[in-house]
Amino acid sequence: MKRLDDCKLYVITGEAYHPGRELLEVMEAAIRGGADIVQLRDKTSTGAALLAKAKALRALTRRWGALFIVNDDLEVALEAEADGVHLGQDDLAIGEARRLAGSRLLIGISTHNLAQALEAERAGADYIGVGPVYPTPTKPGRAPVTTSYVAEAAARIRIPFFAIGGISPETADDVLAAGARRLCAVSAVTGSADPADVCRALKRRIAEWEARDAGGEPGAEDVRVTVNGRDVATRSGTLRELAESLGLASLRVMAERNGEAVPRADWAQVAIRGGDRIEFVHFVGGG
Ligand code: TZP
Ligand code: MG
Repeated sequence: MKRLDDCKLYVITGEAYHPGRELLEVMEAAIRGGADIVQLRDKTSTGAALLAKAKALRALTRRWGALFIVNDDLEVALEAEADGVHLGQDDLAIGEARRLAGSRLLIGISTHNLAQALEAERAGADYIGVGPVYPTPTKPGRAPVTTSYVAEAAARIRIPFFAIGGISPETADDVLAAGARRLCAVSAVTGSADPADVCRALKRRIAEWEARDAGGEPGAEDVRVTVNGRDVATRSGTLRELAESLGLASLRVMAERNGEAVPRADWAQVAIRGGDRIEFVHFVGGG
């Protein structure tokens, strides 16, 4: 079974998106394409029918070594021997879920702003969802949090976070540029004629950004710096170039270099040297 830390692509069931095709067939295709985590999210089934789906997905994910998470229902998660339960802001509190499940279940929670994310981390969540990034028919009427919140989460949250809501191979780069390194999708995967292919495309986008983080093959001009706690190889000569290379230049971010705030107007004059510790902090509000 995978470790949560190694999981990059999270696919949630969306049976409304594949009429006439079996749930297990669609989710198996997603796993074949690279889904590391499968979540059963079913707002209509109850009782024995829900448990039966959970057990079937448990068997499938076990066969492939993928993680299996149940949305909302902690009892079903325990009974189906899932790896975790996923909660919403209005569901069971994380502390209560932990008391009931102990270490038997991973606990994830949906968050829609940085305050909720920090609270989830403090309360002991294993991971969070960050979204909906874009408007999505899967959660109609829900205001999108935009990539601004993704950038804030990337700067401030230490537990794994999955960007969710309108994620597809077409939107992935913008979300990854904002700092996400884990993605979650419903409709783009389950509504595709080829779920495996969509998963492969999403995994490829993530891998490319990870390679960029690691600096690929470090060249002579590369210097290693720490950006928000992460080791990064960069060819950027200035703080401004570094912000641009990370997709942060157009966002409302503040920068610190080696513990000292650097006004945005000075970024182009501040040279980057090996060993620098850079923090980019995204901020909201004001005005
Ligand atoms: N939570 C936040 S957005 C969302 C959930 C369950 C739905 C995401 O669905 P899609 O189809 O990938 O946009
Ligand atoms: Mg819920």
